[in-house]
Amino acid sequence: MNEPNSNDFVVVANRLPVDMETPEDGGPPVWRRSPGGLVTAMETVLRSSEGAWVGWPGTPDVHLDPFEEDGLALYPVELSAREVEEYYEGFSNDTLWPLYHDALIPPTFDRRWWRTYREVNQRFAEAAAQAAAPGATVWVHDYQLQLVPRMLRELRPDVTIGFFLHIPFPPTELFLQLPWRKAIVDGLLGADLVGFHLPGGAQNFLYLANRLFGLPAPRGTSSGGAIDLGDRTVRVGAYPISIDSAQLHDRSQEKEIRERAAEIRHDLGDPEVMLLGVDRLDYTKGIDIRLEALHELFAEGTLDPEKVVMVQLATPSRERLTAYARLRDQVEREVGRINGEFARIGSPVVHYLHASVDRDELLAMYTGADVMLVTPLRDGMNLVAKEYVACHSDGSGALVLSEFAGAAAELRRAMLVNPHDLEGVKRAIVEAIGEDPAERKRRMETMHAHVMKYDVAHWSRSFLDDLRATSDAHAGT
Ligand code: GDG
Repeated sequence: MNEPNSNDFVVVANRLPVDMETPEDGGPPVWRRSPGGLVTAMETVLRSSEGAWVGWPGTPDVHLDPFEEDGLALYPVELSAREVEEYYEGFSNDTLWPLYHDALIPPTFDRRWWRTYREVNQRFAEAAAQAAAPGATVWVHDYQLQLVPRMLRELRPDVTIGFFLHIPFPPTELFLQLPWRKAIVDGLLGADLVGFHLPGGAQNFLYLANRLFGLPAPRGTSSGGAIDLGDRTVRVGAYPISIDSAQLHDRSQEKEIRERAAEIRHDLGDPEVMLLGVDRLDYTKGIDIRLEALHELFAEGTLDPEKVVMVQLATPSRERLTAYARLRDQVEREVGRINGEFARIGSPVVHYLHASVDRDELLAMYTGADVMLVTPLRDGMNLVAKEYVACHSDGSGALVLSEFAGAAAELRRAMLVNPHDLEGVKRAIVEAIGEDPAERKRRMETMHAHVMKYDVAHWSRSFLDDLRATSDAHAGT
């Protein structure tokens, strides 16, 4: 429903699940599904709970009234071009993103960006306050909106507020670099429940709340805890996100996808081994590392370019930021170098796609690939690893997975690698290719069973059950 204050469940995220695109011929705008892991996960949740979604429609300077699209009630938040630059590209993606990912590139601390971040967070809080019914549950998402819980509580003390961070929460020494560290922690403490992918993130947050605000030592266990603010309690916990495993699994079994997978392999020249990488083109994802490993393996003669082919799907991302443009150049140079040295006419060794493909095509790639390479230097979870596993119920396929992806905490039977250790990455690729088939099957079946059981519905249910328990506690029930 798009009436004000009419929704019992409201999701607040930087982006709406659809992006507005204006056709060049001046026709009416069309809506396309927006990219990324958060939308993939939350759309499933929202569809089954008939709530509303507050977010930015992906285009600056457009004013839109609340509307319904494909059965979802959407509340657009308007951002100016300057705000996109300072709140989104600046503070969110050039300050918080690198800082929270181990400062892989130096974060920029800019006071103007921070001011805009605050202003935009206030606007999101107001939009959420407008959408929420009395006593509603509001679930705020991710690093772009860390001030919203506090701001929303001030506007609407009657609602129950959950916050989930989709990226890693950094080690405390790194977080403390942030000039606005107290305001961020205070913003999050406006929530009734603050969730992270991993227990480590929850522990870091509990420690910081205690250190920055002199709050009593939190009550806690290894996977979370509670902070007593006097008049209320903030719960903190770990909730590893997942995927709609059954849907992916079922679709990957269909004839159409199987045939497309075989066709892709055929188009690649029917190699003995198909390696695959699927990532947003982001410097956290370690695309350059796996290419470097591959280059060395061909150069040393450990792998034969006549037999091994790699597909790297790199979805365009944040292209206006220098670090991303630089990474793209570096990756494309490395792809060119490998093909220049090892390809033959008509048969490249690395097939590089700087594009976004549709879901079925992606499933066909997952299904067809013998070895999936997931080598981030740091990643909150990494849904790609789980998606690959979901498509291999027959026990085929092998997963090379970075220890620094959240998914490594669950997918213990993957070939786990330290992406900083190039020799280790090379070894894992070779082992994954040559592994004894029975052992490979056992590993994949164990991981598949885990992903099927712990799916996105399990994730959202555990978060929302805990969130609702906090409001029952307030009400004294
Ligand atoms: C953030 C965190 C966390 C990719 N290319 C295409 C495509 N994708 C889909 C994948 C997957 C999603 O995008 C990417 O999710 P990831 O989890 O791998 O990575 P981020 O975008 O960085 O997500 C991450 C996540 O939030 C959720 O909390 O796991 O750690 O960084 O679903 O399938 N989908 C289609 N075409 C593509 O070309 N259709």
